[in-house]
Formats: sequence, C-alpha cells, structure tokens
Amino acid sequence: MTNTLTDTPTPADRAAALTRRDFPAGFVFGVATSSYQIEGAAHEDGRSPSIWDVFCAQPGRISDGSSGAVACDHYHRWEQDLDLIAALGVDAYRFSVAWPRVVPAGRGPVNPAGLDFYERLTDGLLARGVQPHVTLYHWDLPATLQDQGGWTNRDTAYAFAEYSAAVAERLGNRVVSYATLNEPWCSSVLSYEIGEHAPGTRDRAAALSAAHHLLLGHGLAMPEIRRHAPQSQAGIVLNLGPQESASDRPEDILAARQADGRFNRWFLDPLLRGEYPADTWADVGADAPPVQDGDLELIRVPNDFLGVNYYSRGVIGAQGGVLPEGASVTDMGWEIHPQGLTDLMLRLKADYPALPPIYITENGAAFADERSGDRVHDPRRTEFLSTHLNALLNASQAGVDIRGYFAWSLMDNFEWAYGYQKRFGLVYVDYTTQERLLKDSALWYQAFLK
Ligand code: IFM
Repeated sequence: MTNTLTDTPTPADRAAALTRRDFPAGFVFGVATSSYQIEGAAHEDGRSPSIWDVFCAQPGRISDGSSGAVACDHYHRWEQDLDLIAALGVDAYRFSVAWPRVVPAGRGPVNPAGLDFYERLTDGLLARGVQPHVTLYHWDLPATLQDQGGWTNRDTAYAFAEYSAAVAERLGNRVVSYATLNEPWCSSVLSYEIGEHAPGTRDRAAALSAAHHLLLGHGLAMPEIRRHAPQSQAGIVLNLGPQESASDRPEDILAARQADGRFNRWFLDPLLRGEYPADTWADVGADAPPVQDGDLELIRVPNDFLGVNYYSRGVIGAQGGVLPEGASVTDMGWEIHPQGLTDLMLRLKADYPALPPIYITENGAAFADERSGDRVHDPRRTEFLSTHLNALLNASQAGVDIRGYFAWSLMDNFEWAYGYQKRFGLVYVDYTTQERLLKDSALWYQAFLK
C-alpha cells in the first residue's frame, strides 16, 4: 500500500510491481520438486524401497498416516507436468533423482530402467526449452543402505559417489547443473538427532557422523560429476537462515551464536573454508564426528555454485527459538521474514571469500489453500514470493553474485512428516483425481515472467 502522507512506495508496492526485467540479464527463474515428494510409482521398474517408504510404514511417523507411494503420480504423468512447467514460462526446472530407482541395492548394479525415466525427463525439458537442474540426493536413501547404518556408515559416502557417477554418465552435459545434496542439515540433524525425518533416530553423535559423511559424499561425488559432465555446473544445496538473538542478554546472544554454528556454519565452513567451526566443535564435545586425514581437503572441493534454500530466520533465546511478537507465519508456523534473505546473502558474501555464485534453489510457503470452482486464491503466497524476490534483488544490487531463483514448489506434494496436510505448490493438486490447477500465485509468476 502506498504511504499516502509521502506517496513513497513501500517495499510491498515495489515487490508487487516487480517483473523479471528488474533482474540482471540471464538470471534464471524456475520451479523445484523432489522425487519422493511427487513421483509415486514406488514399486515400479525396479525401484527398491527407500528409507522414507520404511519410515512412512511406521505408525505415528507421518501426521496424516500417508506416504509417497502414489504422491502426485508424476512418474506416470510426467509429460503433462512438463507441459505445465513450460506453460508457466519458467527458464528452468529443478528435480531430484531417486537413488533407489538407479541403484536399487544402494551399491552395485545400475538399473537402466531407472535412468531411462530421468533421461526422458531431461530430454522432455530440453524439447520444451526448459533447463534441467538435477539434485542427486533429496533424502530418499535406499533402505538397504540404512540396514548398514545409513549415513553414519562412511561407506555410504563412497556408494553415493558411485551412484552420482552413474547418473552423470547417463545424463551428461544435457543437465545444466548437478547439486550433490539437498539440505544436509535435514538429512543429518532432522533425521538422526531430532528424529522427525527418516530414519527417525535421536542421537546427536549419529547426526554429526551422518553430516560428516554427507559432506564427504559431496566431496567424492564432485569429481565424478565433472568427469562425466564437464560442461555442467556442479555444487551443493544448503538450507540456511540468519539465527538472530532474541535480546541483548548475553545468554541469548550465546544461544543464537550456537544455533548459527549448528545450522549454518557446520556446513558452510567445511565446504568453503576446509574446517569445522572451532566454537561449535567445542560445543559438541565427545559427539564430534570421525574425521579422517584428507576428508576436509575433499570436502572443500571448489563448487560452481552454492544452492541456498531460504524459508525463514531463527530468533533464538537461551530457552530456544521464539516467534517475535506480531510475526506473521505460514501454515508451517514459520515466520515470514523476507529481509532475512537479504541479510543472509550479504552475510555469505562478507564471511566467505571462497563463496561461488548463488542460486536460490528453494523459497516458498505453505498455506491452507482451498479450491473455489476452477480457482485457488492464494494472495499470501503471491505476496510471499514477490517480497522475497524483492529482498533477493536488493542483495543482488548490493553486489552479491546471485544467478537464479527456484520457487518451492511446482505443485502441492508430500510434505514429509506432515504428509499431504501442507500445500507448498504454485499448482494445486487434487489428490483424489490427480487434477492440477494453477493457483493465483502461479498465474502471478507466469505474468512476472512474461
Ligand atoms: O518440502 C521441503 C523440501 O523437500 C526441502 N526443503 C524444504 C521444503 C519445505 O519444507
């Protein structure tokens, strides 16, 4: 709303008026998904169970008792979904490859039928003029590897590099970018320490060991990607967010610094500096991970890009995270704070001289969308996207090298421990009929991109 006293446009006005022409030439706009959240076809063409199939079958793990067994049935509906992506007018689509489809035993023989699917997707995107961006690990570890300890087992890092090589060998330079891992904080801390994600254990030492082996897997996979797809970009995706102190009290400041260590620096520092943050290492004491000679040299391999998934900031007090008074939140209960995206970008540039170009690989919001006839009115999502794009533009204009933005998500999908109860899509999915319907936010994105 314009400030009538001064007639100065507010940040929300500026955001609402944005178009892609405000961004640097060549800036890439896309939408993103992941395999387990949309594909379904859990038992087809040689796919083996993943840790998420096992986890979903355990009572009480998923709030609506559902699973990704059918999800959006994208495995069968991929052609119409690619048409939908093209109709949005995006430049790029970020999707992930399911390891259990490609190497069903986790390690060993490659299943050509699994690779065929991702080859069809890649070629289908290129035929529609949309860039394919691939993520190799978005949490669907083959269950058979979990039987041997999952990511707490160092061998999993080597298995991941072998699987990555198989994908890069088949898809090669047709893929514009390969990200090794999506959000290793989630596949370590949320999965092995907090227990909210598969495999659902609660053990801090296990989580730190898993995090180290995930990063090692990244370091081992990068040369494999470069060998098979030398013209593609290769990098990693982290979920990051400012962790701000709830007050000036020393105990809150300390807690915020510790949260920043666990959430952000534990991943950024090894990747971009070749070392774990000393203060956080001291904090975790005997739970520190088993780092072998040479690991950190492998992990600090240069990246062509850093993918950043931004959803919110943390406001941290000595007692834990707090919600600032008057904060507006999404259906996940996450504070809506676009300024945090600008702050994060500026901080990355200031703190990490080795920072590669950045892509925002996920940004979006869940709201309780309802269909009315053929429309889904979701003004809060449109506002979320436009204000975050505005925040990103501010960082770009302040000199941060940001190359692209992917909205999460193309369509409503299986939101992990929340099942189908949280809708993040720009496209509405009717799970009874599998009908797809562009929400108002999708129409807005389409107009923004024109
Ligand atoms: O749905 C997830 C996605 O799989 C990873 N990043 C966060 C999203 C929203 O929770």
